[in-house]
Amino acid sequence: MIINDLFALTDEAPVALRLAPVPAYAGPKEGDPGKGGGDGKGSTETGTITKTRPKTKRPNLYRVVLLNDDYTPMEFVILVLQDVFNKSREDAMQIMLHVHQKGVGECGIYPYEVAETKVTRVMDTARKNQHPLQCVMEKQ
Ligand code: TYC
Repeated sequence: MIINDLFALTDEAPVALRLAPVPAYAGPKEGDPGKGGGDGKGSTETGTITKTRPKTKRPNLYRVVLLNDDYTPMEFVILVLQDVFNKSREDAMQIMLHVHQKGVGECGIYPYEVAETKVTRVMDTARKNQHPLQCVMEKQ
């Protein structure tokens, strides 16, 4: 149905809206078209129309964190933070030092799929370079 396809495309919720009351149907009048007909003029059909209302869903957010270890070089962690999390060199250094000193530190907060992609990129690049760096995501 066209209207439902429209909702699918726009991701908006249908809201039923009653039409204004229509006078009771008093049966066919002289000059009316025959049974099953209707020429679209002066129709007394009742029904509902639908109206759209923007549906704003907040995405579930996930915090991506790095974990400290004794072996991953500091420079490698800084480069990962710059490359994967788009941090400046200065911010990357601060985050790396925070993780180094406290054991864990936040790299950013993202919707599920973005967070998952970043975790995967960190873990893949750490594995390829044979570093034990760990990166995890946690629901906010
Ligand atoms: N602790 C590491 C070292 O002394 C550096 C490091 C920092 C490792 C942050 C992992 O997430 C990390 N070389």
